[in-house]
Amino acid sequence: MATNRTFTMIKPDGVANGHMGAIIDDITKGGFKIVALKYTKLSAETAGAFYAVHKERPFYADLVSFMSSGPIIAAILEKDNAVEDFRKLIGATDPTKAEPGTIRNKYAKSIDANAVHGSDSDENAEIEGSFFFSQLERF
Ligand code: YYY
Ligand code: MG
Repeated sequence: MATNRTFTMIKPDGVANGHMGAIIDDITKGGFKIVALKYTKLSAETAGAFYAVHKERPFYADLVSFMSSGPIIAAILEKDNAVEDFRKLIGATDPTKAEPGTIRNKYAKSIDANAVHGSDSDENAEIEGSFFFSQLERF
């Protein structure tokens, strides 16, 4: 059964290109409530651990380097059917394939610098949210 929470990051490109406010606006206008929010910067070690599931993929080293290249926003979001609805709001991984109006369509420049992360399952939403936030930091 779908839970009502997902996890997101505004990636270094989204922050560096000045899209932080617009992306948060799209998220809240999309019906998501912010349950936890943090502005931080990942070390290469932390980014590597977060994306460990991809460590055998050819893009892993570049992904870790990019994700630790500048500050990010991490957040836990709440909405009915959160994981699936948030994946729809952000659009496809490759922004050239993302539907018009989606966050990646509007703000991402490439498949690697694609503006936002969204969890791909309820289980990963919980794991990823717990990677960044303690229970005391969720409202
Ligand atoms: O969940 P999502 O972010 O849409 O894509 P994933 O397949 O989980 O890949 C994670 C992350 O890795 C993606 O957002 C950008 C990067 N990446 C890449 O640089 N090149 C690829 N061919 C695939 C993914
Ligand atoms: Mg993914």
